Amino acid sequence: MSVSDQLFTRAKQLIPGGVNSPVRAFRSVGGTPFFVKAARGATLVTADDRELIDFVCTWGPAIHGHNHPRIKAAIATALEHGTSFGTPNPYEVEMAELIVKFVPSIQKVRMCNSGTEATMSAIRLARGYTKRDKIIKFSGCYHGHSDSLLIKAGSGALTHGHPDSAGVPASFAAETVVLPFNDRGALAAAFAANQGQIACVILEAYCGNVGFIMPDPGYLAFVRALTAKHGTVLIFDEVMTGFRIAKGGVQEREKITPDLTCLGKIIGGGLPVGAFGGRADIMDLVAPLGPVYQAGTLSGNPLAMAAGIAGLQLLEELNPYPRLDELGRQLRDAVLAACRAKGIPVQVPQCGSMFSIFFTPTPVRDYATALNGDAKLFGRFFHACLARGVYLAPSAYEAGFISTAHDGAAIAKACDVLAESIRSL
Ligand code: KE4
Repeated sequence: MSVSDQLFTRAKQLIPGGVNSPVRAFRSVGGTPFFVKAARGATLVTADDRELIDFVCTWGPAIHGHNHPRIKAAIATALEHGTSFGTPNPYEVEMAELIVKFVPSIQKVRMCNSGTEATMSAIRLARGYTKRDKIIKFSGCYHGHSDSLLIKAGSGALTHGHPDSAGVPASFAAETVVLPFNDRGALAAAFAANQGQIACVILEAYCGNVGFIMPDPGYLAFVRALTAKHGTVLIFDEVMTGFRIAKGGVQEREKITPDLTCLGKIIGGGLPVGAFGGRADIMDLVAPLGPVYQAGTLSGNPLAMAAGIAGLQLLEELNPYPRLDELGRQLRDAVLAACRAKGIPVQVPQCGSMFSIFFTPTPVRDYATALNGDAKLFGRFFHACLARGVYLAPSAYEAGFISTAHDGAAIAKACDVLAESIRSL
């Protein structure tokens, strides 16, 4: 029995499903998860000393790869002075100044400890600001696991076939209107049917939790215009895309200005983090300034802030986005060519360092068309890649990520492995 299997056997005795986050359990791709004991650059080292080229990047945070020397050194320096103070600390100010500099739509920002906290707080703030109760989200979009948002959610919820979680009161779910992404008519109809009742629209402007789905041309501008017209707060959930799709996230690339933005992942450099921010007139309603309560023991934690600051500084120095897009295109083209030769229908949406692979002949533009993908075939493909040393997200409904640590050789090897794996199907 492998070390990973021994660990998994023990873990399942004490941790539900043996994992601390469902998507790690390999339930949708089959097999048992490997345990990782170390990670460096683009490489994971399993408990059985296998080295894998990692395209999950701990679900997005590791845009500089794992254990980057600059991030490691920043954490070590902060650690010299303690781990948590429960008081304001200088790192928080520097992080806030960097976030505001990178994302101009953010005039004020509050740090928290996860993307879930960020989105949960942002919709509470939108409700407090508008004094309205209903929210609009889109099927397949995942915004963490708070009750109001765990409805027709993506990521692990979709992977495990529970897009609507048990335990969410019907009264909560009734306040969440779920619409198809990329459907202008559905959005207009929802506003017409709920005149003056919609507090916010929250969306992943580029969806990364139902596979990777980009908006139709003009769709985001349509959402922006309609929310402005109705006095509804537009929230971009950029927990995954922030600082990854561009320095200023999707909103920079698409030139759309949301009212609030949720952030996470990259700004923690691999440590627990989340943030929400936006228009000052809205953010000034957040306690202790205003009546919308939000708090956190470890919010603005000095270690996480130091790691995130180092990561953002590296992005500013490197401007890695053109190269990351080039590497993403190489992966995409390798999969397209191999599938064409094998006669397997496939879609490989890709933008910069984000991509996903849907085994379906029709373009994927929303939750329904994502479900057309052959998830079983994806499971076989996933294991064929893993057997050859490449780790993709263990679900057909996740995005893949490339880091600045993926050098040309790693990408070339990955392209060969992806092609070989497709040929083996
Ligand atoms: P966390 O609470 O997991 O830090 O963030 C929730 C969240 C919010 N918004 C978006 C757009 C997200 O992608 C996420 C979390 N992403 C998933 C990966 N698809 C986290 C992985 C997991 O659940 O283990």
